Amino acid sequence: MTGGRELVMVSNRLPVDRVVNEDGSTSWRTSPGGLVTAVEPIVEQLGCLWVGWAGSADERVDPFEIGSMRLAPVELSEEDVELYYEGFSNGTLWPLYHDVIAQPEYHREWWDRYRQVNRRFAERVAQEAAEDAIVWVHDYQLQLVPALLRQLRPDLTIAFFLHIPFPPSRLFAQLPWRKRIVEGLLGADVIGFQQVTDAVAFRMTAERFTRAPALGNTVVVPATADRPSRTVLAQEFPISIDAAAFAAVAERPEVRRRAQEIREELGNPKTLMLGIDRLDYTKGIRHRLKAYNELLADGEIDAADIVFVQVATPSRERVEAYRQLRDEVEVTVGRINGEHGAIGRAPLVYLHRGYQRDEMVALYLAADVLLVTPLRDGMNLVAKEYAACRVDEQGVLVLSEFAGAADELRDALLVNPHDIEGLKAAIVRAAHMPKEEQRRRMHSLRRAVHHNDVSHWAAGYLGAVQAAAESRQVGPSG
Ligand code: ADQ
Repeated sequence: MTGGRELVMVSNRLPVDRVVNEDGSTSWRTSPGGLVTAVEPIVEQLGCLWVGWAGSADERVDPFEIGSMRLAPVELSEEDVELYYEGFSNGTLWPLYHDVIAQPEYHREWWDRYRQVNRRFAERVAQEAAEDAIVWVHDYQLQLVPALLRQLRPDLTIAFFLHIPFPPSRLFAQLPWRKRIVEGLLGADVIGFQQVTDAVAFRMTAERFTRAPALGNTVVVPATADRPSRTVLAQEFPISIDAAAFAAVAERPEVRRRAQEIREELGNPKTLMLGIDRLDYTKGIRHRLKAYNELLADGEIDAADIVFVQVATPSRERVEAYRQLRDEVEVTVGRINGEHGAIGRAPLVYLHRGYQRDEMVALYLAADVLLVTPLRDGMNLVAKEYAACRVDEQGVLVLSEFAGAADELRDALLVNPHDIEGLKAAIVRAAHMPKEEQRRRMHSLRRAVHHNDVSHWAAGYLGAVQAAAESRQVGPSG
């Protein structure tokens, strides 16, 4: 897939966590969930160098190896984390790119630090990457890296993948440093997006703010005095999961038993409804709880028949908007259980923690209904994991039209999460859906997930990157 070239991954966080062993020593293991799960099959096959932050501030970590990965840590200070990561990445870009659901903040000192840290990443890659390597830069924290890297190492083929949406041009226009970000991205040979709409928005934005004309799926970066013109592919490559691996876990007898046990522990409700999200304001958790509360209050669903399990993975806990969200969600959970619960019976089970994959799969198998109702989401892998796990072709997926996954999972019950009445109607419909309709819909969802699984995604993306690498070697336009 890389034509013998070294593969270099670059992401804000290295895909590993530090673990403390029984004897008090520490070692590293790959982190569950997240980026590494998506690219694990590729990395295992090809091996790679991975450049990123090891996760603790003000600490120098020497390069190390895990399996076929060589890890090269980039150091971040406490202040870098505050200004570049929590500030510009998660206080400016994250809300701006998610349709300004929360108000983005624009601070020059955050931007300055973002530039500095992006340069540090680019320099580290430039130092470490082999001649003619393929460098794959991930996500919104590192949008300046492609152009910086191109200056430092013109021999490299540079690919960028944006995991979150790219905003419409009229929203992106708010960003005081909009032109610099577009120029940073245009340093890449290939820019991958989750959805067609993201790729189109980017091409229009590039045209508007850098005068680089869009041509089909590409953006043409005009020639300068010292550089010929270049063509950048800016196209959608919707990310996916290792569907067969999830299905295999779902077939294991002990996982199926665990699913049964979960239902029993919850009092064998008629309907078990599930939500699994990072605790993030983009995920629509508040809207979901509002709809559920109203259904219980109206008597449209009976608290004796239903349990809703909401898993909310801890996330960005030092950012104010996330702290506020957590407080609000926890107050609402208390209110719902206080008003509609009984001794020994809570209609809402809220779990603020992470789980291992087996337990996640058992939860998917136990759930009659999965609610995935983000206000905006690049893709949403939870929706795809649910479909992959339902080897029994049962279960109902309620899915927001604002999740990238809605492009492929057309047979989910699609909802507009802002429309609380519509959301309530979908929940009631899901809870009462006949088995035959569940089977028909789930069959179609599973087919979509198996068709575009992670290896299909990776082959498509890396195929385009390799083609770019080859054309660079041939033509002067590279
Ligand atoms: P996220 O916003 O984190 O990802 P998502 O796509 O749902 O959202 O991925 C979450 C991953 O974490 C899933 O694989 C899920 O299984 C796992 N996970 C969630 N809660 C967990 C828990 N409590 N314990 C263990 N694992 C848990 C960003 C973008 C998305 C995009 C992905 C990938 O915001 O839109 O789909 O990147 O590109």
